[in-house]
Amino acid sequence: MGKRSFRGGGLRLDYGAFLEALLRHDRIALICHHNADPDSLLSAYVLHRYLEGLGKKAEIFASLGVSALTKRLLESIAVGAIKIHGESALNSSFSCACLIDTSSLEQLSDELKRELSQRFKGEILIIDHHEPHPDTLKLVTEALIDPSAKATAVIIYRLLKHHKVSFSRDMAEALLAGIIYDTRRFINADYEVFCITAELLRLGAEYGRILSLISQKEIDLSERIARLKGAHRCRLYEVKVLNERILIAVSHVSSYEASVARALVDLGADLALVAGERKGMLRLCSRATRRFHELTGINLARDIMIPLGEMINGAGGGHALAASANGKGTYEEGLKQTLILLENKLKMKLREIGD
Ligand SMILES: [Mn+2]
Repeated sequence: MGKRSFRGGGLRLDYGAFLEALLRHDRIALICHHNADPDSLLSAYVLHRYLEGLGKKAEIFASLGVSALTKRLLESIAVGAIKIHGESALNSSFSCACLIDTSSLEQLSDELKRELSQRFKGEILIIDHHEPHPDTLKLVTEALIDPSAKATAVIIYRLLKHHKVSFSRDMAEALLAGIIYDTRRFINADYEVFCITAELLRLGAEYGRILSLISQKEIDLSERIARLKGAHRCRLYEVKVLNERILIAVSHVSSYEASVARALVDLGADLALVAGERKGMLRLCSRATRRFHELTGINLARDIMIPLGEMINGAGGGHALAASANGKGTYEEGLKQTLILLENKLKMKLREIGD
C-alpha cells in the first residue's frame, strides 16, 4: 500500500478513516513512549483489548519498560496477563505500528527508532495529544492528533465510542487511570474530561480504587535529592510582560529533570527550565504556569522545545505548559540555547536576579 504523507495536508480528526486504516491489518504493534506512563500504556491496553476482541493480533511495546506506577495500575486493572515488550525489536510479521501518546521517535529506544524510521515496511499510525512533530508526520499515513485533548485516553475513548464499541469494566478503568494521571487528578480538566469520566464510572470503573492507586506515589530518595539540588543550583531571571513580572528559574541536575522543573514551579517560578546531562546525552525539561502562557503567548512545545530539539541534534515535543527536548551537548550550552530562544520569542532580554 502506498505511503500517504501528512506533509502539508494539515491535521484532521477522522475517526472513521483512522479505524479503517487500523483494521486493515491483522498484526499490529502498539508502541508506547519509553518508561511508559499510565496514559500511554493503558491507552495501548484498551486498544489491545479491542483488537484482540476482533481476532487481531496486537502486541504492546514500551522501550525501557514501564514506570512503577504504570505497572501497579496495570496489575490492578488488566484482565489476564499482558505481555509488554521492553527492548525487543519489532519483527517483520507486524504490518502496522501504531504510536500511542508518543509524538516523536526520539521517545523510543535507539533500536526501535532506527527500525521504524529505516527498516519497517508496514504502515505507521499515531494517536496522540502532544503538539505534532513535523518529522513524525512525515512517517505516518493516518493520524489522530489532538493537542487540545487532555489525555490520549480521551482520544481512544472518542475513537471507540465513535464505533459504538462497548467498554468492559477493565477498559473503562484503564481509560479512567490514563485520564486521572494526565489531568493530574483533574487539575487540568475540561468539560469533556468530566463527561467521559462520568460515563466511565457508569460503566463500572471504580473511581476510589483507581484514584488511590495513583495517589500512592511515594517519591523516592534519589528524586527528592534531585529536587533539592535543583532548587539549590537554581538561577533566577525575570522579564516584564504587560507590566507583570515573570520569574524564570533555570537549573541543572543529573536526573529527574521533569520532577525538578515541576518542583521549581511549585516553589513560585512562572517558568522552570531544567537541564540534565548524562553519558553525552542532554535533556531539557520545561514547565510553566498558565499565567506565563497567558502573558507571553508562548507554547513551550511549539515555540521552545521543538526548535531546540533540532538545535541540539535531537528532538523536542510536549504541550503548551510542559515540554522537553533530548539531544547532545553540555547542559551549559543547552540552557544557553534555550534562553536565547526564549529571549527571541519574547523579543526581550532577561534580567538575572542576583542574591
Ligand atoms: Mn499523555
